[in-house]
Amino acid sequence: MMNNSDDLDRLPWLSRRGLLRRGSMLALAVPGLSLFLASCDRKSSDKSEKGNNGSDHGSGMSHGDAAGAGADMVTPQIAAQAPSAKLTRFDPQLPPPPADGVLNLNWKSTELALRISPNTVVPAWTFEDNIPGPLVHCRVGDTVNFTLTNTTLMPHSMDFHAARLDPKTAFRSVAMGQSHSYSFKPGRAGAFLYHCGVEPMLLHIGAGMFGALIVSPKDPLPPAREFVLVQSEYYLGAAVHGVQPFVFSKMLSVSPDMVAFNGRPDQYSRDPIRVKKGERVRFWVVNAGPTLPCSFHVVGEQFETVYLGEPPASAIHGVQTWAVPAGGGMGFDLMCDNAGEFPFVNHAMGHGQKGAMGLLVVE
Ligand SMILES: [Cu+2]
Repeated sequence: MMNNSDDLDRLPWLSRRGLLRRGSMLALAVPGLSLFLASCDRKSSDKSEKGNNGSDHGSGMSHGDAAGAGADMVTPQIAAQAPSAKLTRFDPQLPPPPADGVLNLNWKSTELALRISPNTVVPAWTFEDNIPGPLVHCRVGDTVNFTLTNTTLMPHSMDFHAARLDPKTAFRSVAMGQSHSYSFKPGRAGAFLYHCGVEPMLLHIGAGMFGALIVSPKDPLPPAREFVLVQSEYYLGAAVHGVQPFVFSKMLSVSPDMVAFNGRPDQYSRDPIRVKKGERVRFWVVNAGPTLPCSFHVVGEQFETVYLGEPPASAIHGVQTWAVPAGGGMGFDLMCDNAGEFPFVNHAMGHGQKGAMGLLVVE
């Protein structure tokens, strides 16, 4: 835990001078932010004195305060990173659960220039430098030990949908340079969203602060090639120094410029997901939103099973398309009996067309 300014000066990712410069610039650009930052600062010092049990999950900054967020997100640091930001493929494979039943997650919230398409760089707010944050996997009853260290000026927090905890305590916001830890044991299997819960959540999720925790049941499901697709929307403005800022007013009016699986529109159309004929494929589809549903469909295939709730309960069979709501997650099983190239899409085509599609190649 780093509470005083001397500690802050030693952090490699922050300098006090940089923070002050950044804070004044943001405060000028975002109406009400200076008050907000001042109140955060007050809250965080109050918390340090009282033992860190305060919370602003679900409260705090109003819509009006954040309405101006946008171009000011492109700081000189972000602009300087933009030219070297490389487009990478986000690996959709579900990682194995921990062998010892303990998932230790020690994560940082960060800001960086992230290339999400050949021609688009965004000033991402992230968990662990990527959109989405890390894909993580455990089993029912495992222990998840989580620590968030906030390396940014903005306060951030972590809300795991797989956890049943008092959000006021566990999901409280973490001020810059500080850390906050909590633990939980997922009691139900499923595909769970995690996200930053600092208000306005629309902006924090819209700027990239989300990911997926897959909780497998104690009794294993049928063996499958398992992939995770996290859908999200991008609401962007015109490029500033090569970076397209997030636009809060577009988030409010729900007119996305792009919709993506795993942060990069159309990435699996360029670089498909490949499986072998005869394999069972399980897509864990988690919808970060922040607002729109995902009508998941595989062209030329049908789902043998869709797990609406906790697998293996709530399974329905023989499904062509099923919608995952914003903030939800489901498992979709299909048997790849036929070789070929099968597009997986958000069949709400206005959103599929904006990037929420990819290719499953059965070889
Ligand atoms: Cu946040």
